[in-house]
Amino acid sequence: MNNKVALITGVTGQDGSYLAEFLLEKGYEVHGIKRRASSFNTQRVDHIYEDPHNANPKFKLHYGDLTDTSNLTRILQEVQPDEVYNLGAQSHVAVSFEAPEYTADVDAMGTLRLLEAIRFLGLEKKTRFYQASTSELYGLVQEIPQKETTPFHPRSPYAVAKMYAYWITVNYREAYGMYACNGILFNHESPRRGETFVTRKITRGIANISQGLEQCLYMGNIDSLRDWGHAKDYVRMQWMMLQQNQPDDFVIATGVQYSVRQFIQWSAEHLGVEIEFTGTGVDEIGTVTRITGDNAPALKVGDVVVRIDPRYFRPAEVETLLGDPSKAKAVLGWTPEITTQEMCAEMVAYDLQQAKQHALLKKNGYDVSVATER
Ligand code: NDP
Ligand code: GDR
Repeated sequence: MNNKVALITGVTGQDGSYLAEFLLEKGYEVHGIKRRASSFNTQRVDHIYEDPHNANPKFKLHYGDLTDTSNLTRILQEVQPDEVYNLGAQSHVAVSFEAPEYTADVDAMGTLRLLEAIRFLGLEKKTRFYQASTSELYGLVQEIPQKETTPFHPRSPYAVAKMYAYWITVNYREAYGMYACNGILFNHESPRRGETFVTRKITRGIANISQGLEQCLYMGNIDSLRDWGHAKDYVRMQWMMLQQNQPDDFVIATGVQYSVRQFIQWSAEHLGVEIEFTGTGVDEIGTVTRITGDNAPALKVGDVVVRIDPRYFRPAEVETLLGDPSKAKAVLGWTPEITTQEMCAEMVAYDLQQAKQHALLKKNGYDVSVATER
Protein backbone atom coordinates (compact mmCIF):
# COMPACT_ATOMS: atom_id res chain seq x y z
CA MET A 1 0.00 0.00 0.00
CA ASN A 2 1.46 3.35 -1.10
CA ASN A 3 0.52 6.34 1.06
CA LYS A 4 2.58 8.85 -0.88
CA VAL A 5 1.14 12.16 -1.99
CA ALA A 6 2.30 13.90 -5.19
CA LEU A 7 1.61 17.40 -6.48
CA ILE A 8 1.93 18.05 -10.23
CA THR A 9 2.04 21.51 -11.78
CA GLY A 10 1.09 21.38 -15.46
CA VAL A 11 -1.14 18.34 -14.85
CA THR A 12 -3.40 19.30 -17.78
CA GLY A 13 -0.45 19.14 -20.23
CA GLN A 14 0.98 16.21 -22.16
CA ASP A 15 3.48 15.02 -19.51
CA GLY A 16 1.28 15.93 -16.55
CA SER A 17 -1.52 13.68 -17.79
CA TYR A 18 0.77 10.66 -18.36
CA LEU A 19 2.54 11.23 -15.03
CA ALA A 20 -0.77 11.46 -13.13
CA GLU A 21 -1.86 8.13 -14.68
CA PHE A 22 1.49 6.56 -13.82
CA LEU A 23 1.45 7.72 -10.17
CA LEU A 24 -2.19 6.67 -9.66
CA GLU A 25 -1.26 3.20 -10.90
CA LYS A 26 1.51 3.17 -8.30
CA GLY A 27 -1.07 3.94 -5.60
CA TYR A 28 -0.21 7.60 -5.03
CA GLU A 29 -2.73 10.24 -4.04
CA VAL A 30 -2.26 12.74 -6.86
CA HIS A 31 -2.99 16.46 -6.72
CA GLY A 32 -2.74 18.63 -9.79
CA ILE A 33 -2.79 22.37 -10.43
CA LYS A 34 -5.02 23.54 -13.26
CA ARG A 35 -5.33 27.07 -14.61
CA ARG A 36 -8.54 28.99 -14.79
CA ALA A 37 -9.55 29.21 -18.48
CA SER A 38 -12.66 30.50 -20.21
CA SER A 39 -13.38 27.01 -21.55
CA PHE A 40 -12.68 23.48 -20.31
CA ASN A 41 -8.94 22.65 -20.34
CA THR A 42 -8.87 19.26 -18.60
CA GLN A 43 -9.40 17.01 -21.67
CA ARG A 44 -6.13 15.13 -21.10
CA VAL A 45 -7.07 14.14 -17.54
CA ASP A 46 -10.86 13.84 -17.75
CA HIS A 47 -10.61 10.04 -18.00
CA ILE A 48 -8.88 9.80 -14.59
CA TYR A 49 -10.89 12.52 -12.87
CA GLU A 50 -12.91 11.28 -9.93
CA ASP A 51 -16.16 12.77 -8.76
CA PRO A 52 -15.17 14.86 -5.71
CA HIS A 53 -18.41 13.76 -4.07
CA ASN A 54 -16.94 10.24 -3.78
CA ALA A 55 -15.26 9.42 -0.49
CA ASN A 56 -11.44 9.90 -0.61
CA PRO A 57 -10.82 10.49 -4.31
CA LYS A 58 -7.20 9.67 -5.26
CA PHE A 59 -6.97 12.39 -7.92
CA LYS A 60 -7.73 16.00 -7.02
CA LEU A 61 -7.44 19.23 -9.00
CA HIS A 62 -6.78 22.67 -7.53
CA TYR A 63 -7.06 26.01 -9.32
CA GLY A 64 -3.70 27.73 -9.40
CA ASP A 65 -1.01 29.48 -11.37
CA LEU A 66 2.77 29.54 -11.25
CA THR A 67 2.64 33.34 -11.26
CA ASP A 68 0.75 33.42 -7.93
CA THR A 69 2.92 32.90 -4.83
CA SER A 70 0.15 32.92 -2.23
CA ASN A 71 -1.87 30.41 -4.22
CA LEU A 72 1.11 28.02 -4.55
CA THR A 73 1.93 28.34 -0.85
CA ARG A 74 -1.66 27.61 0.16
CA ILE A 75 -1.89 24.53 -2.06
CA LEU A 76 1.44 23.18 -0.78
CA GLN A 77 0.35 23.75 2.80
CA GLU A 78 -2.93 21.96 2.20
CA VAL A 79 -1.50 19.03 0.22
CA GLN A 80 1.79 18.48 2.19
CA PRO A 81 3.21 16.53 -0.76
CA ASP A 82 6.00 13.94 -0.55
CA GLU A 83 6.88 14.72 -4.17
CA VAL A 84 6.40 17.84 -6.31
CA TYR A 85 6.73 17.57 -10.10
CA ASN A 86 7.11 21.04 -11.61
CA LEU A 87 5.92 20.45 -15.19
CA GLY A 88 3.93 23.68 -15.59
CA ALA A 89 5.40 26.10 -18.12
CA GLN A 90 4.81 28.32 -21.11
CA SER A 91 6.48 25.52 -23.03
CA HIS A 92 6.43 26.75 -26.65
CA VAL A 93 9.84 27.98 -27.83
CA ALA A 94 8.53 30.09 -30.73
CA VAL A 95 5.84 31.69 -28.54
CA SER A 96 8.50 32.64 -25.98
CA PHE A 97 9.93 35.15 -28.50
CA GLU A 98 6.50 36.81 -28.59
CA ALA A 99 5.87 36.64 -24.83
CA PRO A 100 9.36 36.70 -23.27
CA GLU A 101 8.44 38.39 -19.99
CA TYR A 102 5.49 36.11 -19.29
CA THR A 103 7.62 33.08 -20.16
CA ALA A 104 10.27 34.21 -17.66
CA ASP A 105 7.64 34.81 -15.00
CA VAL A 106 6.13 31.34 -15.32
CA ASP A 107 9.14 29.21 -16.24
CA ALA A 108 11.88 30.87 -14.18
CA MET A 109 10.16 32.73 -11.33
CA GLY A 110 7.45 30.08 -11.05
CA THR A 111 10.11 27.51 -10.18
CA LEU A 112 11.61 29.81 -7.57
CA ARG A 113 8.16 30.48 -6.09
CA LEU A 114 7.54 26.75 -5.63
CA LEU A 115 10.97 26.03 -4.11
CA GLU A 116 10.72 29.00 -1.77
CA ALA A 117 7.19 28.01 -0.71
CA ILE A 118 8.44 24.49 0.14
CA ARG A 119 11.22 26.02 2.25
CA PHE A 120 8.98 28.66 3.84
CA LEU A 121 6.53 25.95 4.94
CA GLY A 122 9.35 23.88 6.49
CA LEU A 123 8.81 21.07 3.97
CA GLU A 124 12.37 21.10 2.59
CA LYS A 125 13.34 17.84 4.31
CA LYS A 126 10.06 16.06 3.47
CA THR A 127 9.22 17.14 -0.06
CA ARG A 128 11.22 15.89 -3.05
CA PHE A 129 11.26 18.19 -6.08
CA TYR A 130 11.47 17.41 -9.80
CA GLN A 131 12.19 20.23 -12.25
CA ALA A 132 11.28 19.81 -15.93
CA SER A 133 14.53 20.97 -17.48
CA THR A 134 15.16 20.76 -21.18
CA SER A 135 17.60 20.00 -23.99
CA GLU A 136 16.89 23.58 -25.16
CA LEU A 137 19.49 24.58 -22.53
CA TYR A 138 22.17 23.29 -24.94
CA GLY A 139 20.85 25.54 -27.74
CA LEU A 140 23.91 26.36 -29.80
CA VAL A 141 25.47 22.99 -29.14
CA GLN A 142 29.03 22.83 -27.80
CA GLU A 143 29.40 19.04 -27.99
CA ILE A 144 27.75 16.13 -29.84
CA PRO A 145 26.00 14.22 -28.30
CA GLN A 146 24.93 16.37 -25.34
CA LYS A 147 25.33 15.00 -21.81
CA GLU A 148 25.03 16.32 -18.23
CA THR A 149 28.46 18.03 -18.43
CA THR A 150 27.93 19.72 -21.82
CA PRO A 151 27.97 23.55 -21.43
CA PHE A 152 24.67 25.39 -21.91
CA HIS A 153 24.05 28.06 -24.56
CA PRO A 154 20.30 28.85 -24.52
CA ARG A 155 18.85 30.30 -27.76
CA SER A 156 15.37 31.55 -26.80
CA PRO A 157 13.60 33.39 -23.96
CA TYR A 158 12.12 29.98 -23.08
CA ALA A 159 15.54 28.37 -22.78
CA VAL A 160 17.00 31.28 -20.83
CA ALA A 161 14.08 31.10 -18.35
CA LYS A 162 14.57 27.33 -18.05
CA MET A 163 18.26 27.92 -17.40
CA TYR A 164 17.38 30.01 -14.34
CA ALA A 165 15.01 27.25 -13.21
CA TYR A 166 17.76 24.65 -13.68
CA TRP A 167 20.26 26.54 -11.53
CA ILE A 168 17.82 27.60 -8.80
CA THR A 169 16.93 23.91 -8.41
CA VAL A 170 20.63 23.04 -8.06
CA ASN A 171 21.05 25.95 -5.68
CA TYR A 172 18.23 24.89 -3.34
CA ARG A 173 19.73 21.39 -3.29
CA GLU A 174 23.18 22.73 -2.37
CA ALA A 175 22.05 25.54 -0.06
CA TYR A 176 19.24 23.86 1.89
CA GLY A 177 19.93 20.15 1.39
CA MET A 178 16.68 19.71 -0.52
CA TYR A 179 16.12 16.57 -2.54
CA ALA A 180 15.77 18.48 -5.83
CA CYS A 181 16.54 17.09 -9.31
CA ASN A 182 16.66 18.31 -12.89
CA GLY A 183 15.54 15.98 -15.64
CA ILE A 184 17.18 17.38 -18.80
CA LEU A 185 14.64 15.95 -21.17
CA PHE A 186 15.01 15.91 -24.94
CA ASN A 187 11.87 16.29 -27.08
CA HIS A 188 9.16 13.77 -26.27
CA GLU A 189 5.87 13.40 -28.03
CA SER A 190 2.65 11.36 -28.10
CA PRO A 191 -0.92 11.56 -29.38
CA ARG A 192 -1.46 14.00 -26.47
CA ARG A 193 1.23 16.41 -27.72
CA GLY A 194 0.04 20.00 -28.14
CA GLU A 195 -1.16 20.59 -31.70
CA THR A 196 1.34 23.38 -32.46
CA PHE A 197 4.53 21.42 -31.67
CA VAL A 198 6.13 20.13 -34.83
CA THR A 199 5.45 16.37 -34.61
CA ARG A 200 1.77 16.75 -33.78
CA LYS A 201 1.35 19.55 -36.31
CA ILE A 202 2.67 17.09 -38.91
CA THR A 203 0.73 13.95 -37.92
CA ARG A 204 -2.48 15.88 -37.49
CA GLY A 205 -1.94 17.97 -40.63
CA ILE A 206 -1.14 14.97 -42.85
CA ALA A 207 -4.13 13.05 -41.47
CA ASN A 208 -6.44 16.04 -42.10
CA ILE A 209 -5.07 16.49 -45.64
CA SER A 210 -5.61 12.78 -46.39
CA GLN A 211 -9.33 13.23 -45.60
CA GLY A 212 -9.74 16.56 -47.43
CA LEU A 213 -10.03 18.66 -44.25
CA GLU A 214 -6.87 20.71 -44.99
CA GLN A 215 -4.99 21.29 -48.25
CA CYS A 216 -1.36 21.90 -47.33
CA LEU A 217 1.03 21.76 -44.41
CA TYR A 218 2.95 25.04 -43.95
CA MET A 219 6.24 24.41 -42.15
CA GLY A 220 9.26 26.31 -40.82
CA ASN A 221 12.80 24.91 -40.70
CA ILE A 222 12.46 21.28 -41.83
CA ASP A 223 16.26 20.73 -41.76
CA SER A 224 16.08 20.89 -37.97
CA LEU A 225 17.31 17.71 -36.22
CA ARG A 226 15.74 16.41 -33.01
CA ASP A 227 16.06 13.44 -30.66
CA TRP A 228 12.39 12.45 -30.22
CA GLY A 229 11.19 9.98 -27.57
CA HIS A 230 7.76 8.96 -26.26
CA ALA A 231 6.30 10.93 -23.33
CA LYS A 232 5.21 7.71 -21.58
CA ASP A 233 8.84 6.54 -21.33
CA TYR A 234 9.95 9.94 -20.10
CA VAL A 235 7.43 10.37 -17.24
CA ARG A 236 8.51 6.97 -15.85
CA MET A 237 11.98 8.46 -15.65
CA GLN A 238 10.72 11.58 -13.86
CA TRP A 239 9.41 9.36 -11.07
CA MET A 240 12.56 7.19 -10.97
CA MET A 241 14.68 10.29 -10.40
CA LEU A 242 12.84 11.01 -7.15
CA GLN A 243 13.25 7.44 -5.80
CA GLN A 244 17.08 7.45 -5.47
CA ASN A 245 19.16 7.79 -2.29
CA GLN A 246 20.80 11.00 -3.54
CA PRO A 247 19.31 13.73 -5.74
CA ASP A 248 21.04 14.27 -9.08
CA ASP A 249 20.48 15.63 -12.60
CA PHE A 250 20.01 13.36 -15.63
CA VAL A 251 19.81 13.66 -19.41
CA ILE A 252 16.86 11.71 -20.82
CA ALA A 253 16.99 11.01 -24.55
CA THR A 254 16.89 8.19 -27.09
CA GLY A 255 20.41 8.83 -28.47
CA VAL A 256 19.11 8.95 -32.09
CA GLN A 257 18.20 12.05 -34.11
CA TYR A 258 16.10 12.64 -37.25
CA SER A 259 15.14 15.68 -39.32
CA VAL A 260 11.70 17.30 -39.38
CA ARG A 261 11.60 16.43 -43.11
CA GLN A 262 12.12 12.75 -42.26
CA PHE A 263 9.28 12.90 -39.70
CA ILE A 264 6.96 14.30 -42.38
CA GLN A 265 7.87 11.45 -44.75
CA TRP A 266 7.31 8.79 -42.08
CA SER A 267 3.94 10.27 -41.15
CA ALA A 268 2.81 10.17 -44.78
CA GLU A 269 4.13 6.60 -45.22
CA HIS A 270 1.93 5.44 -42.34
CA LEU A 271 -1.02 6.56 -44.51
CA GLY A 272 0.37 4.79 -47.60
CA VAL A 273 1.54 8.09 -49.14
CA GLU A 274 5.02 8.84 -50.46
CA ILE A 275 6.21 12.45 -50.48
CA GLU A 276 9.22 13.70 -52.41
CA PHE A 277 10.90 17.00 -51.52
CA THR A 278 12.26 19.24 -54.28
CA GLY A 279 13.59 22.81 -54.37
CA THR A 280 15.60 24.61 -51.70
CA GLY A 281 15.07 27.15 -48.93
CA VAL A 282 11.66 28.81 -48.85
CA ASP A 283 10.90 27.33 -52.31
CA GLU A 284 11.15 23.72 -51.13
CA ILE A 285 7.93 21.76 -51.64
CA GLY A 286 6.72 18.28 -50.77
CA THR A 287 4.80 16.51 -53.56
CA VAL A 288 2.82 13.25 -53.45
CA THR A 289 4.60 10.69 -55.68
CA ARG A 290 2.81 7.44 -54.78
CA ILE A 291 -0.33 6.30 -52.97
CA THR A 292 -1.06 2.77 -51.79
CA GLY A 293 -4.10 1.54 -49.85
CA ASP A 294 -7.21 3.58 -49.16
CA ASN A 295 -6.21 5.76 -46.20
CA ALA A 296 -5.90 8.96 -48.24
CA PRO A 297 -9.04 9.28 -50.39
CA ALA A 298 -8.62 13.06 -50.82
CA LEU A 299 -5.10 12.85 -52.29
CA LYS A 300 -3.73 12.17 -55.76
CA VAL A 301 -0.23 11.87 -57.19
CA GLY A 302 1.18 15.33 -57.98
CA ASP A 303 -0.56 17.15 -55.11
CA VAL A 304 1.74 19.61 -53.30
CA VAL A 305 1.09 18.97 -49.61
CA VAL A 306 4.06 20.66 -47.91
CA ARG A 307 5.26 24.25 -48.35
CA ILE A 308 7.63 26.47 -46.38
CA ASP A 309 6.24 29.52 -44.58
CA PRO A 310 8.97 31.77 -43.09
CA ARG A 311 6.44 32.78 -40.42
CA TYR A 312 7.48 29.59 -38.62
CA PHE A 313 11.20 30.40 -38.67
CA ARG A 314 12.53 31.44 -35.26
CA PRO A 315 14.68 34.55 -34.58
CA ALA A 316 17.36 32.14 -33.28
CA GLU A 317 17.10 28.43 -34.10
CA VAL A 318 18.36 25.33 -32.34
CA GLU A 319 19.47 23.38 -35.41
CA THR A 320 20.47 20.07 -33.87
CA LEU A 321 19.92 18.17 -30.63
CA LEU A 322 21.15 14.68 -29.81
CA GLY A 323 21.21 13.37 -26.25
CA ASP A 324 23.51 10.90 -24.52
CA PRO A 325 21.40 9.10 -21.88
CA SER A 326 24.30 6.87 -20.64
CA LYS A 327 24.16 8.21 -17.08
CA ALA A 328 20.42 7.51 -16.75
CA LYS A 329 20.98 4.03 -18.16
CA ALA A 330 23.91 3.26 -15.84
CA VAL A 331 22.62 4.81 -12.59
CA LEU A 332 18.86 4.32 -12.91
CA GLY A 333 18.68 1.38 -15.30
CA TRP A 334 16.40 3.39 -17.59
CA THR A 335 16.01 2.67 -21.29
CA PRO A 336 13.31 4.00 -23.60
CA GLU A 337 10.90 1.25 -24.69
CA ILE A 338 9.20 3.02 -27.63
CA THR A 339 11.17 3.99 -30.77
CA THR A 340 10.66 7.28 -32.64
CA GLN A 341 9.12 5.39 -35.59
CA GLU A 342 6.68 3.49 -33.33
CA MET A 343 5.69 6.75 -31.68
CA CYS A 344 5.12 8.39 -35.07
CA ALA A 345 2.89 5.46 -36.11
CA GLU A 346 0.84 5.78 -32.90
CA MET A 347 0.37 9.52 -33.43
CA VAL A 348 -0.66 9.12 -37.08
CA ALA A 349 -3.15 6.35 -36.20
CA TYR A 350 -4.73 8.57 -33.55
CA ASP A 351 -4.93 11.63 -35.79
CA LEU A 352 -6.28 9.60 -38.71
CA GLN A 353 -9.11 8.32 -36.55
CA GLN A 354 -9.93 11.90 -35.50
CA ALA A 355 -9.78 13.14 -39.10
CA LYS A 356 -12.03 10.32 -40.35
CA GLN A 357 -14.62 11.19 -37.69
CA HIS A 358 -14.57 14.86 -38.75
CA ALA A 359 -14.78 13.95 -42.44
CA LEU A 360 -17.77 11.66 -41.78
CA LEU A 361 -19.61 14.38 -39.87
CA LYS A 362 -18.88 16.89 -42.64
CA LYS A 363 -20.06 14.46 -45.33
CA ASN A 364 -23.34 14.07 -43.46
CA GLY A 365 -24.00 17.78 -43.42
CA TYR A 366 -22.79 18.69 -39.94
CA ASP A 367 -21.00 22.02 -39.61
CA VAL A 368 -17.48 20.91 -38.57
CA SER A 369 -14.54 23.27 -38.42
CA VAL A 370 -11.07 21.86 -37.79
CA ALA A 371 -8.80 24.18 -35.80
CA THR A 372 -5.36 24.87 -37.27
CA GLU A 373 -2.48 27.10 -36.12
CA ARG A 374 -3.45 30.75 -36.67
P1 NDP B 1 2.54 21.27 -22.22
O1 NDP B 1 2.66 22.56 -22.92
O2 NDP B 1 1.76 20.16 -22.83
O3 NDP B 1 1.95 21.50 -20.77
C1 NDP B 1 2.30 22.63 -20.00
C2 NDP B 1 1.43 22.68 -18.76
O4 NDP B 1 1.75 23.84 -18.01
C3 NDP B 1 -0.07 22.75 -19.06
O5 NDP B 1 -0.77 22.02 -18.09
C4 NDP B 1 -0.36 24.24 -18.89
O6 NDP B 1 -1.71 24.53 -18.57
C5 NDP B 1 0.55 24.54 -17.70
N1 NDP B 1 0.82 25.96 -17.52
C6 NDP B 1 1.14 26.87 -18.47
N2 NDP B 1 1.27 28.09 -17.92
C7 NDP B 1 1.02 27.94 -16.60
C8 NDP B 1 0.97 28.83 -15.48
N3 NDP B 1 1.17 30.14 -15.64
N4 NDP B 1 0.69 28.33 -14.27
C9 NDP B 1 0.44 27.01 -14.10
N5 NDP B 1 0.46 26.12 -15.11
C10 NDP B 1 0.76 26.58 -16.33
O7 NDP B 1 4.05 20.77 -21.93
P2 NDP B 1 4.63 19.28 -21.82
O8 NDP B 1 3.72 18.45 -21.04
O9 NDP B 1 5.09 18.85 -23.16
O10 NDP B 1 5.97 19.56 -20.98
C11 NDP B 1 5.97 19.52 -19.54
C12 NDP B 1 7.16 20.31 -19.02
O11 NDP B 1 8.37 19.74 -19.51
C13 NDP B 1 7.19 21.77 -19.44
O12 NDP B 1 7.75 22.48 -18.36
C14 NDP B 1 8.14 21.80 -20.62
O13 NDP B 1 8.74 23.06 -20.72
C15 NDP B 1 9.12 20.72 -20.21
N6 NDP B 1 9.77 20.00 -21.29
C16 NDP B 1 9.02 19.40 -22.27
C17 NDP B 1 9.62 18.65 -23.24
C18 NDP B 1 8.84 18.00 -24.32
O14 NDP B 1 9.45 17.62 -25.34
N7 NDP B 1 7.53 17.80 -24.18
C19 NDP B 1 11.10 18.46 -23.25
C20 NDP B 1 11.77 19.11 -22.16
C21 NDP B 1 11.13 19.84 -21.22
P3 NDP B 1 -2.86 24.62 -19.73
O15 NDP B 1 -3.22 23.19 -20.04
O16 NDP B 1 -3.92 25.38 -19.07
O17 NDP B 1 -2.22 25.32 -20.89
P1 GDR C 1 11.08 22.53 -29.69
O1 GDR C 1 9.81 21.82 -30.34
O2 GDR C 1 11.22 23.94 -30.12
O3 GDR C 1 12.24 21.61 -29.92
O4 GDR C 1 10.67 22.54 -28.15
P2 GDR C 1 8.95 22.11 -31.65
O5 GDR C 1 8.24 20.84 -31.92
O6 GDR C 1 8.15 23.34 -31.52
O7 GDR C 1 10.07 22.38 -32.77
C1 GDR C 1 11.02 21.39 -33.14
C2 GDR C 1 11.79 21.87 -34.35
O8 GDR C 1 10.93 21.87 -35.48
C3 GDR C 1 11.12 23.08 -36.20
N1 GDR C 1 9.92 23.40 -36.99
C4 GDR C 1 8.72 23.73 -36.48
N2 GDR C 1 8.28 23.81 -35.22
C5 GDR C 1 6.97 24.14 -35.02
N3 GDR C 1 6.50 24.17 -33.78
N4 GDR C 1 6.13 24.43 -36.07
C6 GDR C 1 6.55 24.38 -37.37
O9 GDR C 1 5.79 24.65 -38.30
C7 GDR C 1 7.91 24.00 -37.60
N5 GDR C 1 8.64 23.81 -38.71
C8 GDR C 1 9.85 23.45 -38.33
C9 GDR C 1 11.44 24.10 -35.12
O10 GDR C 1 12.01 25.27 -35.68
C10 GDR C 1 12.36 23.29 -34.23
O11 GDR C 1 13.66 23.33 -34.70
C11 GDR C 1 10.05 21.41 -27.55
C12 GDR C 1 9.12 21.93 -26.43
O12 GDR C 1 8.36 20.85 -25.93
C13 GDR C 1 9.94 22.52 -25.30
O13 GDR C 1 9.08 22.83 -24.20
C14 GDR C 1 10.99 21.51 -24.86
O14 GDR C 1 11.79 22.06 -23.84
C15 GDR C 1 11.85 21.08 -26.04
O15 GDR C 1 11.00 20.53 -27.04
C16 GDR C 1 12.87 20.03 -25.65
